[in-house]
Amino acid sequence: MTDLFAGLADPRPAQETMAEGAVLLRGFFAAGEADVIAELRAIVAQAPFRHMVTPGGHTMSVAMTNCGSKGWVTDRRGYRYDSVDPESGHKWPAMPSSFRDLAERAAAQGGLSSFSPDACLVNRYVPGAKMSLHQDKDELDLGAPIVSVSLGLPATFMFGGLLRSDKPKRFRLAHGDIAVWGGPARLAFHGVAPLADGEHPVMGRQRINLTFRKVI
Ligand code: MD6
Ligand code: FE
Repeated sequence: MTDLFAGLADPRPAQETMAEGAVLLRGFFAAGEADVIAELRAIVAQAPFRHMVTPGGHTMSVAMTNCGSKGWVTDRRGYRYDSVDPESGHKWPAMPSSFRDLAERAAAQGGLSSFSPDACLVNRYVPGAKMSLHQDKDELDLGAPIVSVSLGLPATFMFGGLLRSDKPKRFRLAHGDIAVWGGPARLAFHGVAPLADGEHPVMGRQRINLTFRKVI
C-alpha cells in the first residue's frame, strides 16, 4: 500500500468490535458533515441544551436536548421518553433527514439493516463533564440497536459488561466516530470519562454526542 502519510496514519482499524453486538466505526461521519452540523445548530436554537436533574436530585454535568418524535428526559420523577420538551411545552424539533440517513447508513455498515430511529438524544460535554456508568433501558424496544455519533473533542468511552461491577474497557471516541450497539451488548454498562480540555477545529471546546434510538 502506498500511503503518503504512512508515518502519520492512524494505526487504529476503521472498524473495531468493542464487544459482541457493539461495533465502532471510525471516521464514518465525514461526508455530509456540514449538513448535520447546520441541522444541529437549528435544533439547539429551538430546544436549547439544559442540565437535567436525576431522580436522585443530582444535576447532570452533561447538557442535553433531543430531536425526533420522542425525547429522553429526567427529573425528580424519573427517567422517561416524552414527545414534549418540558422547558418549552412544545414538541421536540423533528429529526432532520440528514440525521436519519446517517444513522441508517451507520446501522447498515454495522450489520443491522432497517433501523428506523424515532428519538435522537443530543449530549453536550464541556471539559470536565462526564457520564457515569449506566445502562440504556428506558426504551420499550430493546431489540433495536442504538447508533451513537461523536463530534468535537475526543472522549474516553468506558464499556463494561452486564454487571455494574464488570471492569470496563476503554475506547477513544473522536470526531466522526460512530458506535453501533445492540443484541447482547444492548444492556451493557457504559459511560464517558471526564472530558479533557482542548479545542476542536470544527466544534470548538466541546464534545457533542448524538444517540439514535427506537423507543416504541
Ligand atoms: C456519549 N453515550 O457517548 C454517551 N449509550 O456521550 C451513551 O450513553 C451511549 O454512546 C448507549 C449506546 C451508545 C452510547
Ligand atoms: Fe447510554
